[in-house]
Amino acid sequence: MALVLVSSAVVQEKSFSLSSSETLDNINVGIAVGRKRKFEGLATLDLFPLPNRTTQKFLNAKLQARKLKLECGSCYIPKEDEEYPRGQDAHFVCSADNVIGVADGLGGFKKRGIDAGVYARNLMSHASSMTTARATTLPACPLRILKKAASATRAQGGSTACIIALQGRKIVAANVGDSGFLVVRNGKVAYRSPVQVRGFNSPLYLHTDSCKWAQVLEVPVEEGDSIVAATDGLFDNLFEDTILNIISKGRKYEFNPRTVAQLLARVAHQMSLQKKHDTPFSKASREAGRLGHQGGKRDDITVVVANVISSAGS
Ligand SMILES: [Mn+2]
Repeated sequence: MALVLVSSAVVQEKSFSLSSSETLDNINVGIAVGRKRKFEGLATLDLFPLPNRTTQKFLNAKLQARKLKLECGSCYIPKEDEEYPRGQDAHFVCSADNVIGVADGLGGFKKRGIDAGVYARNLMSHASSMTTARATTLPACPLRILKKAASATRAQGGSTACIIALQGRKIVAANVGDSGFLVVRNGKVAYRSPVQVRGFNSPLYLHTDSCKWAQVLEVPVEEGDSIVAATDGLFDNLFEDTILNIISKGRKYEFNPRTVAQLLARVAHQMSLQKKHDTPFSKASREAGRLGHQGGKRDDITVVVANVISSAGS
């Protein structure tokens, strides 16, 4: 029984990544005892008494109190367009509720004289209001928010949408179309949300109050992860390696999430204007048999960066 407690203390140390600056004396004592026992074997058991039940309870409660939260920042660069200077993308960040969302109004509606940017902005505005107006302390449910926001949106048009909420130690997303998100862990892509498309450059989208395409995704997250939620303006212009590079630089120089989002959006914008280098969009167009396109894709670019951090002590 005693050994079980020892190993649980060591496991907890790993899974919660306690730093050396951790000030919980009881935790340090527990881990030190665990290591001592591990190295010196059973003969030393009686020399190093384990934390008693009360101490163990306190220790567990302290560890569980290390809840996670999102530290967010965003950047939007609309495509240069005299007729629609605000572009068709929209997004929101509700830091206190750990919820973010991005949307991309469908350009195809322009032919009918409809600015789908209005739809996307209304959708995200309603989603933000629904998030903050919840009469509950429970974590937000992205699908419910998306459904309510879609049925409250009266504007004409359609939009892709991705709403992400932190729920304990996982994120839950409701996603429609080709906006999406990456979870970056230790410099690598731990998860990438799937895109929903009908064909090349033709995403599924949300319109009127139809949420039938909405896909719900659940991804475990850890302290130290970065979530990059964005519209296709980012993902069509930057390969994953470039995104990871910028995230790593942001970590190295301790940039805040807003600065990292700005960097990602600016580099994506530069790539969107150039005509020679390969981009995810030019690659996809080649694979779809359209050989004419080279370089980047001019588009509105929205990026939200959310770092998963510990809320302990705040
Ligand atoms: Mn777009």
